[in-house]
Amino acid sequence: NFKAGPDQGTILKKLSPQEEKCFELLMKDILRPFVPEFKGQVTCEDGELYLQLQDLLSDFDSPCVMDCKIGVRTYLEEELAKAKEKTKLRKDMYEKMIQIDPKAPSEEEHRSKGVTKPRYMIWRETISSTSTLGFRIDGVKKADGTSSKDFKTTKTRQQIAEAFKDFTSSCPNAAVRYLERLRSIRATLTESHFFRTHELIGSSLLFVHDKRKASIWMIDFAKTVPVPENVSIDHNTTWKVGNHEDGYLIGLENLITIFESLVKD
Ligand code: 4IP
Ligand code: ADP
Ligand code: MN
Repeated sequence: NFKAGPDQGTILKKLSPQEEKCFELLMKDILRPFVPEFKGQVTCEDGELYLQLQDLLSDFDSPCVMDCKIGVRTYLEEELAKAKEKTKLRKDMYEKMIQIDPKAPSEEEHRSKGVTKPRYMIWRETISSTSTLGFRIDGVKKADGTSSKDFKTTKTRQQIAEAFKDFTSSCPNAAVRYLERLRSIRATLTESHFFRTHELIGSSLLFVHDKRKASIWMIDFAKTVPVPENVSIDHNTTWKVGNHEDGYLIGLENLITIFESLVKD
């Protein structure tokens, strides 16, 4: 999905037209300082189209990186509607499910060795902190280059706090800087036209630090879509089918209170 960019300090991400639209709008929004700079479309030798983005890691020395997926819901309402019409079964998702919990699938799902996508996504939300805290840790890369995606069942506030403590252990100031950055993201979101008019699904906050500095950016807008004309959302109330709420601010608020608790002790 990713490649090194043609210019120093850039990366290429496989084009999604929806994500490109978002980046175009974000470059004109007050959120611009909180997203990677978008430098346009490029076509590679392989003929594939890519988005050229600022490489957020390029100003860091052996960075530690954490991807937190924000929101109480990780699939589009449209995907839910589709699954109700044609119940396409996903064998790969069934396999991922039984690897974590062989007892999770129902008898029928065991018989067909498949689950629908929303079924899998909702299950993932409930075994992690997504459904309760409005975000989850998706992956962490340490300074030594080792990475872990082993957070699928990291669920409680305490478990998350432990993981954050471990992540920031190599840099004593990181937690304080992260907390400041989270607060300025929150303040900017409440004023942002883009945020008011879009549903952010499967989008992440990317935490990056090295020995000297720490920052956070909003990334991954492949499933960020405009809310329908007649609907308005506050990113803070419970999602019900049809209301388009994403719970983005629920997740952000919980991230802030968890970092506050780490900074205190
Ligand atoms: C993955 O599940 C992630 O949720 C992916 O989201 C999602 O892609 C995958 O759906 C799903 O299988 P695991 O994290 O449990 O492996 P992301 O790419 O944001 O990490 P989408 O396209 O829905 O975002 P499929 O349908 O791509 O397999
Ligand atoms: P996907 O749609 O495949 O989930 P993301 O946009 O979420 O793609 O990116 C996946 C990972 O790639 C992120 O967790 C992050 O580590 C890295 N990444 C994404 N965008 C950037 C960027 N602009 N600079 C540096 N790393 C990035
Ligand atoms: Mn992602």
